[in-house]
Amino acid sequence: MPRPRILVTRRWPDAVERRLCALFDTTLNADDHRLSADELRAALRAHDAVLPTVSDRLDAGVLAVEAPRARILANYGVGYSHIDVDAARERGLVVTNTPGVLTDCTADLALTLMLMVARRAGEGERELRAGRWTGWRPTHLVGTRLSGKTLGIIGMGRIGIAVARRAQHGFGMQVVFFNRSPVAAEALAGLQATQLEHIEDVLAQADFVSLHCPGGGANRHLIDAARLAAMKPHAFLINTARGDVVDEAALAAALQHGRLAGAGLDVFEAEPQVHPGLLALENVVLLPHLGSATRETREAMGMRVVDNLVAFFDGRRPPDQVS
Ligand code: 8YV
Repeated sequence: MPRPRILVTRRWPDAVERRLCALFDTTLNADDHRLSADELRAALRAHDAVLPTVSDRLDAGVLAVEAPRARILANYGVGYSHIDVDAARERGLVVTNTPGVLTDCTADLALTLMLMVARRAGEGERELRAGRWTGWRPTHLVGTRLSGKTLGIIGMGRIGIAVARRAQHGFGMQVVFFNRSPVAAEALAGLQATQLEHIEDVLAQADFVSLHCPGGGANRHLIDAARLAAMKPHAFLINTARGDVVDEAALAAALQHGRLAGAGLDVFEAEPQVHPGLLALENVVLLPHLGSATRETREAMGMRVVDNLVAFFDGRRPPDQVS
């Protein structure tokens, strides 16, 4: 039997690419360019599986391709709002993701952003590297401490819970959260975290708000101008989820007018573009979507995709099938 033909849309860690090549008839993206819509359509026509990432927009227009050969989109990443899952289902395409393996690294990055923005680390580094540091003084770059503050989490799934544990056990923070459905007590074992009924309740109480819900759909601009106005003026907004969860223009305006103390962002509405209003502000930490970017996690994500593909082509349900 011929081996399944698969296409990997970006460069993946070497060990994963080697395993894919050993198991499947694999097409790699040697120069790691971002595939155009036409290249994605061609991939869907010529391969049994396409392995996309967040940089591939698999919308209804692309998925409407004539006579697709592909039967599975094995996504590299836990978030999959770049894939129109309804359109994929209509075309008979299974969609899988890679949950669990990036929880710790993404939670670490949320804490990195909290610390960087509260302790003005980005500002300090820019000042020092520009040769503008004149030496120690008691009033220099004074920030805010995390200890004793309230962290508000929007979206208390695996990553939200991992952030809460770090914040509470590592930094002595109180935790309140919003989640669409009740969160089971076992998932919160060892944590003192209070589920509140409305997002606004969390925004009103939190000194730091960290977003951990999926992007797309009803979550687009979940944090809009009105919700930004509902935050405390001394509060910080952290986003390691998806850029479109926040109305970036409204965030830039709120920060420019001093209605918020700062923001730490790893994700953006139109990556790799960043709203110019945010780029101009000192009290914003901006990272280029690094949440899962550790050697260990990027490899584990790839191996998880391999496991999904092996199950699918063996005729079993992939362990991480989402649609
Ligand atoms: C991934 C992410 O690197 O997994 C996710 O949801 O945001 C990132 O950590 C990216 O999605 C790869 O597709």
